Order: sequence, then structure tokens, then C-alpha cells
Amino acid sequence: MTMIFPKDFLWGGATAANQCEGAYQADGKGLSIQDFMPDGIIKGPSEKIEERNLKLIGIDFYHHYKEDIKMFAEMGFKVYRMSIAWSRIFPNGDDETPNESGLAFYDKVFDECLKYGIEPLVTLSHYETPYNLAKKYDGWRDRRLIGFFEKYVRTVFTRYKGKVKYWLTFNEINSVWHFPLMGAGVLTPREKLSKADSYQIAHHELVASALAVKIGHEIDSDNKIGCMVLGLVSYPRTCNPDDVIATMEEGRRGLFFTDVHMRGKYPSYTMKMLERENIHTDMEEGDLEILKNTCDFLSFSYYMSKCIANNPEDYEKGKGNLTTGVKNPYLKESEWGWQIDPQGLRYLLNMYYERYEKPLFIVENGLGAVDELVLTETGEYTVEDDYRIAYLKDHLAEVWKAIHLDGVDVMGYTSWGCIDLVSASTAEMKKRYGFIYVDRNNDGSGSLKRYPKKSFYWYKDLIKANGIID
Ligand code: BGP
Repeated sequence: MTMIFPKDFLWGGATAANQCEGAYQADGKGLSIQDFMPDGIIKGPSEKIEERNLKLIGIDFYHHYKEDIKMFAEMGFKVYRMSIAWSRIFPNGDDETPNESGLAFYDKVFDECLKYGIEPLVTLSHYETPYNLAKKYDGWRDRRLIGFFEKYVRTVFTRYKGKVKYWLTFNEINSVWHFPLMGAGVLTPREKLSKADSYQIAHHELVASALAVKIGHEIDSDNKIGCMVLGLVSYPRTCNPDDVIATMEEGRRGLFFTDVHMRGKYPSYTMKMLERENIHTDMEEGDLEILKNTCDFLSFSYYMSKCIANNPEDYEKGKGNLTTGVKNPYLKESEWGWQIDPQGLRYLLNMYYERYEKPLFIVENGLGAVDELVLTETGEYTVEDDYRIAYLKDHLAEVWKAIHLDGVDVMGYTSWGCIDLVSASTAEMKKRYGFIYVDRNNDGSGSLKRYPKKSFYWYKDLIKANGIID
């Protein structure tokens, strides 16, 4: 079946600075929490910087950005989602003045995108809080981070005015529940944080996010600023009403963030819970006013769905992207155990759209898989990644249904890791998402050469046709 997408649909791909740039100390860049996380989220932070940390070099996008953006342009990208490494701009996070070399680097990257008519979509904070802020303030536990973030966003909104129009505040802001180190630069181990601590951290980030929306709009009224959440679809494991209620409560853990961002206030279910459990969140005068600066659009990542049961111990546990539930017996899973559910994406798009009636942007989706580089008959290296093509096609078919059958307003789609990069949760190269293969291995070996995979040509055709032609 032929599935054509809306005329101005923004097709593209997504990356994050800490997972691809490398050059972790180049041109005045400060350290970020990722430089102390050689194992991703598997272990806590390391005491020192370890060479085995693949992110220190990443795929060296810092020195290959021209070549990479050229390949994105060849696929026909309309948009490229990337992040600014905060520590390139303010090396310690709390510096008086920004680092000019860091600012100049992103000028070059944006200019390169614009040269090909690619709109940059920029995440302001993608799991890469400056390390000094983690060490000195315990990250977003400390309210002073709002001020440091405000200065940073003011600097980049001003500098890149006219070059960047699409912005996201915090990557997967709801990850503060699951991995406060990655999501909020908090060095205190998660098990030592109380529920009140978690809500306090979340409050600081939510105020900072709304403040960024306010400042971004003041600096350039053309700016379109979105929130970004880990898109979670939870199904009740059975029709037992206990499972249904448990699912509703689990869902609210994510909806809390989108509700604040899109409705501009704390939802009633959170207010009641805080009151009932006697949890006090410190708020300053003016915070609730700032939260009223709602986002222009809602963006999210989507990889999988999960099941929720009131008695999860009765079932096999699932694996997943930062958070898990119990396994769904109807779904297959990726090599990393993430359960693949294209229809969950349609479900999620509908859920958000019915709730907020604001444009949605799918800014991450894709299949992490082991790829094998093979030599073709014509003497070129490639990867025959039909499994990736099938995954993306199945998901995009559901996006099409959400748009055409359900009337959901979807702005665009940026597939995750459009070029292979270091994975976030397991910090490895072996888990690849890209249309472009990068020759780098888990042991750090490799030439860093880039090779288009079969999916590269498939995506190029899809963008050209503006949809799926079967
Ligand atoms: C999201 C993150 C990304 C990304 C992706 C895939 O949670 O926003 O940074 O990496 O998940 O996860 P992983 O890299 O662990 O496979």
C-alpha cells in the first residue's frame, strides 16, 4: 500500500553530542558527566576518566561533521536533530563567560546544515550536564542550576538566532525518575534519593525548561520550542482491574512531565499525591507563573512498549529503554531485549494528541542491532540491514495511520542514530542504529570510515517519495 505523508513533513535523523562528537576536551571544552560514564547506565560514575570510554572519541563527528552532513543531505534530510554540548559553551557550567571556540563550532555545523537546506533541531541538554555542576552542586538537585541553564540558553538562543528555529529543552526529561545521573547530573546514587528529592529535581528541570521556552520566544518569536520525553506505552498485562489501575498510575509518571509542559501547571493527580504523601517541594515565588510558558510542540522517543501488572513478580520481567515492565507475550524483541511494537507508536501519538491537541514530533525511533560489514560484488562495503528497514517501515506505517486515519498532527520524524554512534545505556558501538556504518568497534579499534548501508538508500527513496511506496 502506498502511504504518502503531509507535504511539509520533516524527515531526518537524530544524534546527541556526547554520543558522536568525541573531541571531549578540544578547543576549551569542559568535561561532562558522560566522560565519567564508560559503562553507560550499567554502573555508577567512574572516579576518573577512563580511556576505554568510547564516548571520548565517539565517531569523531567533531572532525567529520562536513562529511556526515553531506551524507545526510544525500539521503534528502529536511531536518537534523543534534544537541549542543553544554560544556563546549560553558566548560564548567557556572563560568562567567562562554567559550567562543565552542560557539564557533556549532556555527559551522549549523551553516553546513543550512547549506543543504537542512533545518537543525537542537536539544539543549541531552544527558551531558557539565561535570563540574554534578560534582559541585549534585546536579539538578540544586536550584542554582536553573540560573546556570538560563545563562546558557540565553547565550545559544542569541548566538544562533536566524540559524536555528527548532529547539528541544531536556532530552527525555522523565528519565530523572529512572537515571538521575544521566537525566539530571545527580551524583548521589538513585537508591539514596527520596521521592521528595526526585520531585524536587524534576521541579527544577521543569522550571528551567519553561524558562527556556519563555526566553527562546522573547529572543526570536519564530522559534518553535518543544519538550522531549521518553515516550512510554504501558498496557495492562491482564484485564484484571488491578492491572488496569496500576497501568494508569505508571502512565502518570510520564504524563506528569508532558502535562506540566503542555498545560502549564501541575496536574491534579500529582498535587493530590504530594499532599497525601506529605511531600513538600520547595518552590519560589514566580515558579508557577513561569510554568505557564507552554511548549509549541511535544516531542518524544519511541522504541518499545511494556506491560504493567499489579503483581509484577508473577510474570517474566522485560528489558527496556531506561525503564521496564513485564513482558508482553504477543511481541518479538530486539537483540537487546527491547520489545518491538509498531502499533504502540500509533497508540502513543493518539494518546498525546487527544490530550493536548498540539503538534507532535517523533524525534527518536529505530532498531539497535549488530551489523555486519560485507563486500558487495561491485567491490564496495555495505551492510544488508533488511531487519532495520522492516522495523522502520512498520513504525512509519503506523505513523501514517495516526495522521491519515486518526487526524493526528505529526510534524516530523527523526530516526535515532542516523549515523552509528555510541549507545547511551550500554556505551557500546556494537549496538548500531544508523543508515551509515562507522568503522569503530567496542574495543576502540577501527578507521572511523563511513559506509552507507542498504537502509541509507531505502530511506533516501522514502524521503524522495515522501512516504512508503509498495
Ligand atoms: C534514548 C536516548 C538516546 C539513545 C536512545 C537509544 O533513551 O535519548 O540518547 O541512545 O535512547 O538507547 P541506546 O543508545 O541505549 O540503545
